[in-house]
Amino acid sequence: MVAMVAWNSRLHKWGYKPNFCSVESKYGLDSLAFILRDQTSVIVGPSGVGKSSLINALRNNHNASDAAEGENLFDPILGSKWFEDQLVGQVSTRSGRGKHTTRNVSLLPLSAGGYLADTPGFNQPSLMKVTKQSLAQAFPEIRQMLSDSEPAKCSFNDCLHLGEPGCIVKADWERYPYYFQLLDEIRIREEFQLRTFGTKKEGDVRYKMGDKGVQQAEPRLELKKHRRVSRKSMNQSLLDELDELDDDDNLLDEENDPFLKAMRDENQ
Ligand SMILES: Nc1nc2c(ncn2[C@@H]2O[C@H](COP(=O)(O)OP(=O)(O)OP(=O)(O)O)[C@@H](O)[C@H]2O)c(=O)[nH]1
Ligand SMILES: [Mg+2]
Ligand SMILES: [Zn+2]
Repeated sequence: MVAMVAWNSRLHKWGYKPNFCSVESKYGLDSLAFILRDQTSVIVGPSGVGKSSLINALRNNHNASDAAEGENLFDPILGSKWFEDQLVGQVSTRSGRGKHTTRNVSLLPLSAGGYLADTPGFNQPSLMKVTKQSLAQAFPEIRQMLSDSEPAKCSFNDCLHLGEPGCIVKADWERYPYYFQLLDEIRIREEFQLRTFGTKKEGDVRYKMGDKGVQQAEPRLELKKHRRVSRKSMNQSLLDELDELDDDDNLLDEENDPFLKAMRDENQ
């Protein structure tokens, strides 16, 4: 209980509104069910934290909506395969991690409206689509500091909030070291990308429409003919992350990701 209070205030400082719950004691399930009603929600998190268990518990937790509307929020639709219980896995005693039990995204319709999606767990969040510039937006506490000081802005448009002159974001926030570390990982990856794909002949790149209609360059090249990059400059943590996944556990589409493939090839 003491720990929960401490976590509550800590997470609030990070800009989140936590909802504590336990599948075992059913604590917090009713309020969670209430939050989920009438909207589409995705449950994400590392493998083995209990995402599928939580969904099963929500569906079997009849008290909440029975009391409220005389109708169960997760009432089974007969014959719908989505209403089988989600498969729940064991946590590896050796690594303390889950075993990637859920392998597909399942979208579960809620009888009160909306949907709930179960997803396969991951080991570490992927930074592949995050840029140095967009990382700050992923931290609610940075967004908060920026909006608090409006209309004042950081002096530089492309400020990375690392103590640049005229920066509005101060360094005395708890997750600053974490932000700094992620930024560094992105920097290493972006430099690698530039070295490997950025300086090459025309025709080696084709353009495709990426997220939000932004044009993205995609390499179309034999990677071997490009100059080798020193092992030291590899983003080892990304490669470690890939190695951690067993072959049949590999949920990343590595073969189709030219960048991941390049890092692999270069590091062999
Ligand atoms: N003590 C306790 N154990 C839980 C709780 N929730 C889940 N577990 C256990 O944690 C293990 C993993 O649960 P899952 O629901 O399969 O985890 P997951 O997040 O869906 O894992 P992936 O599908 O691999 O991403 C199971 O052995 C559950 O019984 C909880 O609230 N308390
Ligand atoms: Mg699961
Ligand atoms: Zn700044």
